[in-house]
Amino acid sequence: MRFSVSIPERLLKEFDRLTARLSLDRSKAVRMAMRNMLAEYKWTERMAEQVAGVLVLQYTFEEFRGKSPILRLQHQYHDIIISTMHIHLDEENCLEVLALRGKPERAKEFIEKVYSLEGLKQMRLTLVELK
Ligand code: NI
Repeated sequence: MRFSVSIPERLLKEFDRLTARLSLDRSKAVRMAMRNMLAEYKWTERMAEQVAGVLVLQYTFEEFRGKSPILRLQHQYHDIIISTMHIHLDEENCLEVLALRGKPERAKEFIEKVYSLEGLKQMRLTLVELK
């Protein structure tokens, strides 16, 4: 299938540089990125009693200023966020590492809300299942 997407020019250039270095054409690279994202999210379909792990976020401070939605979310989900580390990367970028532990449904709910935040640049999730 063919589809069109809008992305920032800088991101596309960087992506094209990487895919050229890896000798991948753009379509194949997008397929791989989509599969990686789907694989990363697979754990939500399994029924572990508890999960634990880390969520790493990179976001622009400017987008969040005044509203601080990430902070509000963290207060809403204080029951599963057991630790937080905030790093000011430079004048406009922040990196945040959240340690999570709790029911998978609750973690999924939180992560889906984080995904929808404006200003989110990157997100990495590593979770283990606890019996
Ligand atoms: Ni910061």
